[in-house]
Amino acid sequence: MAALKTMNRMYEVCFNAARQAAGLKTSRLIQHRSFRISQPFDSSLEKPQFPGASAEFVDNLEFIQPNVISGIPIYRVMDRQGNIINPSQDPQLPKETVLNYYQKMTLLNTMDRILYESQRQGRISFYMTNYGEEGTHIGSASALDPNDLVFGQYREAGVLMYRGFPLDLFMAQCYANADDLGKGRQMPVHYGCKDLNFVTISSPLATQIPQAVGAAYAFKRQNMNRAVICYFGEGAASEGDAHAGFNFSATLECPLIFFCRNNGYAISTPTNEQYRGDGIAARGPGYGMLSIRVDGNDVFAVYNATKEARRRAVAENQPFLIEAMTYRIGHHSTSDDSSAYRSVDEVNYWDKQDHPISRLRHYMTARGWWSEDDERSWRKQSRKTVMEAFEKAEKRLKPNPELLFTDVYDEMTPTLNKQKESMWRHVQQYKEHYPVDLYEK
Ligand SMILES: Cc1ncc(C[n+]2csc(CCOP(=O)(O)OP(=O)(O)O)c2C)c(N)n1
Repeated sequence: MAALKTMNRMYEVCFNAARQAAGLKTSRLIQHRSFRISQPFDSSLEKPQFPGASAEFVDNLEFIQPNVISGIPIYRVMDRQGNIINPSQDPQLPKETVLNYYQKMTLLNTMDRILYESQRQGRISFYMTNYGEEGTHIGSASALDPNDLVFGQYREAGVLMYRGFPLDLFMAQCYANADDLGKGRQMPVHYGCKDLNFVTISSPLATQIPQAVGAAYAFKRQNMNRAVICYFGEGAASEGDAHAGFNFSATLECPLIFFCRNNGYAISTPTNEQYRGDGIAARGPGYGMLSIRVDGNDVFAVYNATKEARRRAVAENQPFLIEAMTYRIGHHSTSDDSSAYRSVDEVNYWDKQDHPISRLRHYMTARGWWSEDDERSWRKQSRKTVMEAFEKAEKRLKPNPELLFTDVYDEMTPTLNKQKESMWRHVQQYKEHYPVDLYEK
């Protein structure tokens, strides 16, 4: 026993030293450790002593049943007609805030329509719409601090829009013109903006999840009151990286919000082919993570859940999981025709009867904050603004082709320099085959 006490003490000293060095705010890890270590190792007690779990023995053989029939409930604030269900949950946002939500959600929708059409006409190479998921973007983005870091998948343009990313830069990225912050190197919709704390999107699914955890861990060490939010789809949650990220975030106690957009499909794969548990929210407790499921078409429910998760994530240094239930109304991307795997009736239901934009509009109309006239003039004005940005982006030159070779490494290597010169010699020799006039010199 004496030896055990000494060991316990040693652990405590070591953990305290490590904690002080890291400047950590909470001591959940230490509490867990000392709880386990201080159990008396006494074989006369019929108590489990396994270090891997705190549990009692049972003497009946019983497998745990997954509860998928009556799943984790879906938190909502507004019904489909925009009525507040429980006044104690009403975030009571001021009129200007709600109008801003509505304008951002509809502006995103207008931008999507114009860029989608532009892809159909071959003016840009690819596009992904956000139809039906506008409430998840705006509700969550508005609950964050502007300093919080965002890691996205590719269907979160509304988050960037909420933070003030200009239409010109959305267009510049999709057109890969010389104004694009990413220098025209990635496919459309792979946005990023350092000034707005939005980490550049990349195509391989779920890779951002463990990266977000690393960033949140760094924030914890800096003790700067910052959180990280990491968005992903329910399909991406099947990737190995999702498991790595969830587990690391819990064990390393990171101030992070995992935000899963469960929109029912991963391209053509419906959720019943993606998983057999109770969605994604049910996985959270398995990782020791506080979790909630919300109605993603209810912008206030998304706001409330994200606000509280953000507050606690930073105050307590622990991750939260939000699963926002929604529906992908558009095709997966411009390379997809979703009528091949789902019915028009199904899509129409969500588009016409349970849409985040119409729900918020009902709420605003009931308060006398929005009229038919307001709608008409806003639609006209927003369309005009998007079209102006669109036309400007289309006329702009493409980046200098030399930019293909820079930023591969921090500095150009001799090999890359050689390749660059060889490219210029080739283009010079065959210039009639290249649209050189479209590129900056
Ligand atoms: C590692 C990896 N595997 C496969 C793909 C191809 N892919 C692109 S999007 C996608 C579906 C993702 O679905 P989900 O995460 O539910 O997001 P949603 O598109 O519904 O928003 C797949 C399989 C990829 N980009 N990366």
